[in-house]
Amino acid sequence: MAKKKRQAPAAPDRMLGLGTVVRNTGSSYTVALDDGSTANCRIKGNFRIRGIRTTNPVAVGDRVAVCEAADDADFITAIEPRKNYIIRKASNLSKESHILAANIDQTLLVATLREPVTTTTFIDRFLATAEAYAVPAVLVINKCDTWEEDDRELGAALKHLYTSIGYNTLIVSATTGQGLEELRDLLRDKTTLLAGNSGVGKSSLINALVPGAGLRTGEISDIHHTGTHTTTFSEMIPLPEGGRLIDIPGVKGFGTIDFKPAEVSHYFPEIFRFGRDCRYSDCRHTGEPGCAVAKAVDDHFISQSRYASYLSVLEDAEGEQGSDKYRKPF
Ligand SMILES: Nc1nc2c(ncn2[C@@H]2O[C@H](COP(=O)(O)OP(=O)(O)OP(=O)(O)O)[C@@H](O)[C@H]2O)c(=O)[nH]1
Ligand SMILES: [Mg+2]
Ligand SMILES: [Zn+2]
Repeated sequence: MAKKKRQAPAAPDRMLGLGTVVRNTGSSYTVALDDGSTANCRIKGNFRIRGIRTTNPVAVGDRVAVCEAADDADFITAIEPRKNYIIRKASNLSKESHILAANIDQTLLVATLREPVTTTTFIDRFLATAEAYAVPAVLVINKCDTWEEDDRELGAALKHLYTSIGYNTLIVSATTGQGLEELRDLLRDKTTLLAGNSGVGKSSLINALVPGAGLRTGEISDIHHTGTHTTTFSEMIPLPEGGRLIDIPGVKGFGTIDFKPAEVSHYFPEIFRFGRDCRYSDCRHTGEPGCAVAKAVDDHFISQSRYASYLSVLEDAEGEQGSDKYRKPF
């Protein structure tokens, strides 16, 4: 009988250290290790948070442990608990969710009035998600260099609306540099995510703020008047004056995740404030008698667009897809 050949024990993985994920291409991750070196990693093991199914178990901004396996490949073997993160569902019907970034100090929502049009529904869904995950959000309306008189009025109205709710709102141009000094002041020493539809100028803004960043920027489609999904991976870029920016691919829709219907109003600050005066403490603000929110909408203290966004998020939370049963005729 042939003697069984004894296998050499696998060499143990060698711990390279802890670091921050600075680039996520979907299949591989670049980790800036705390000792100043960089590792190109794949994932080992199975990372899951609170049972949420995510397309990316590790996101830019995550703090991770990196090991070198016997074959010299680097692996992420563990992830530290996240301080926070921003997550979205690709669409209402999608079960998969995607973590945009983790461990951030704040997020900018970059929006444009035209080419592409950022809808108020998109803005409000994003802001509600930022509220839900306790990430401070700033609204940045870009491309003001292209504005004509009507656009200037609309831009001013949006700035007034969102400022009155409590969101810092900046009107900027990545092309001319207008408003960028004020923006720069907000970014110093912070880790900031730039989110928004494709084509609003996230990468262009980073290029304007970080000399030599050299991020690829793309054309706006002549046919659809939308961006062309130029950025295809997430990346963290250091700011020369301190702080870090995270560029991510543009997102189309913004499906909210895990909202309980009773919580939705908590993520719309002005609706929450007025809602405390409703007759019923469990008022859903969908036509109940004595609803202080409905009155505030009628009296123009709450904007109709914000109320419509609240109803759409509530509808999702209640799983009433496709139903317009809660839509109030204005
Ligand atoms: N006129 C004008 N054009 C701008 C401005 N900012 C960006 N653009 C243009 O808008 C187009 C899209 O810009 P990007 O920076 O690629 O947009 P993005 O948000 O990174 O898009 P994705 O990577 O696809 O998500 C490019 O042609 C930019 O030159 C601006 O302030 N003014
Ligand atoms: Mg981009
Ligand atoms: Zn109410």
